[in-house]
Amino acid sequence: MSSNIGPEAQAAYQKYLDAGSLEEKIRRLEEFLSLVPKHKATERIVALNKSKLAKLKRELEDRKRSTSAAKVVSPFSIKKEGIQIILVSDYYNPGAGKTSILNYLTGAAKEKIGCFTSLPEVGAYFHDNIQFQIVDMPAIMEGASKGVGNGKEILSQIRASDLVCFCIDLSRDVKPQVDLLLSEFNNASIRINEKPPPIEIQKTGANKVQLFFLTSEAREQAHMAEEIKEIIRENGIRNCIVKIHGKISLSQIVDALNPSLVYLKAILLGTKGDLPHTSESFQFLKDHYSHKFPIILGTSIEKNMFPDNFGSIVLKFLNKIKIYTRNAGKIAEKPLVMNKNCTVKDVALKIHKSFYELFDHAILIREGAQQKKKRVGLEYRLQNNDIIEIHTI
Ligand SMILES: Nc1nc2c(ncn2[C@@H]2O[C@H](COP(=O)(O)OP(=O)(O)OP(=O)(O)O)[C@@H](O)[C@H]2O)c(=O)[nH]1
Ligand SMILES: [Mg+2]
Repeated sequence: MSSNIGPEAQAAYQKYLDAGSLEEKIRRLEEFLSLVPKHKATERIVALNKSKLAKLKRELEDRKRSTSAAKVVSPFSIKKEGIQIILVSDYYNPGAGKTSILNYLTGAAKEKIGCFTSLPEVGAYFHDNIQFQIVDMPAIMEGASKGVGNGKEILSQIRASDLVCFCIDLSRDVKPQVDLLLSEFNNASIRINEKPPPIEIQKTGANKVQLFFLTSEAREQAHMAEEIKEIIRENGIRNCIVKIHGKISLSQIVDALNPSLVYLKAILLGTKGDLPHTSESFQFLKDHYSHKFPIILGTSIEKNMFPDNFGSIVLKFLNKIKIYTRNAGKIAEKPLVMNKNCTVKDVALKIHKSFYELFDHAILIREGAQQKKKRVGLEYRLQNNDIIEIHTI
């Protein structure tokens, strides 16, 4: 092992090598990784051992799964109805104001404000006839990612949500609140407001790891080929094709190899903005977290201050657009929520497969366009608030 890592980390590594059980190996390797100084010279060692750690954790999960009793539905699991937005905060008394926000937006759980929320509360919020499901989750405690305070169940539901709102009490020190949430999410393999790395890994039958650097940016990393292969093999994969589409780091290779990693979008919601000195805290959030959170909103439920256009802010942030369908001259009240840059084909498929299979043409109505009404085909790209009438053969 390299001398760059220092005596403490060396000793921890030896303990890892001597460890007997899978659990102990994981604990020792985590300890080792926390002790290794993080810089260029140790990047490879860190990535290799993170990869090893991911493999050990997978083995442990597999073992637990195969021995666990029949599955029960967790009370923390919420069936999605509309766009699911989960409110989270750190654990503190009094709370950050999640239940107050849920009640403000949806009218639900009024009697629960000021009481610790131990099981999720749910309500429906409508904006422009689009349904958003607001979930008020129990607060996240330190160690949640390891199971403290039902953390595993809570984080597992969060993984499947469409958006997370970090509710940050502006009347308290804000930094520990944001950092605790970021750290627990990170430990639970949830990456916040990050793009997945530009890497695709496909397992193959051939007994070798093949790398393809597919863009000029990717080719600049070609010198890392052997290190990348080493990390992949360390993860237990001996046969695969790896396609690299852009600039990557070794730790992103580790991320790409982790099948349980999810990428989620999150908004920072400052709460209790009516209390003294909260404008300074809000400014602190803007100054220190804007790079991580493109959307930071200040609110006060006490003063009924909450963005009127919250639904539009969310849709835009999630890169969603509204498309209205028209049938026999009548425009549907409820729009379809589609991905930005969707085509007429996507809309046809969303309504019903038969609209695609029997598609003849569509009539598009776009307010403000030079030609307000026109005939379009399946590949035509749609914009927010477009109205579309599909004609079948
Ligand atoms: N001044 C002020 N107080 C608020 C505001 N929002 C909530 N509170 C108060 O803060 C306390 C906690 O609010 P809750 O909505 O229950 O907080 P929570 O995040 O759901 O708390 P837990 O469920 O315990 O995690 C209550 O006494 C609320 O009345 C606000 O905008 N301004
Ligand atoms: Mg609550």
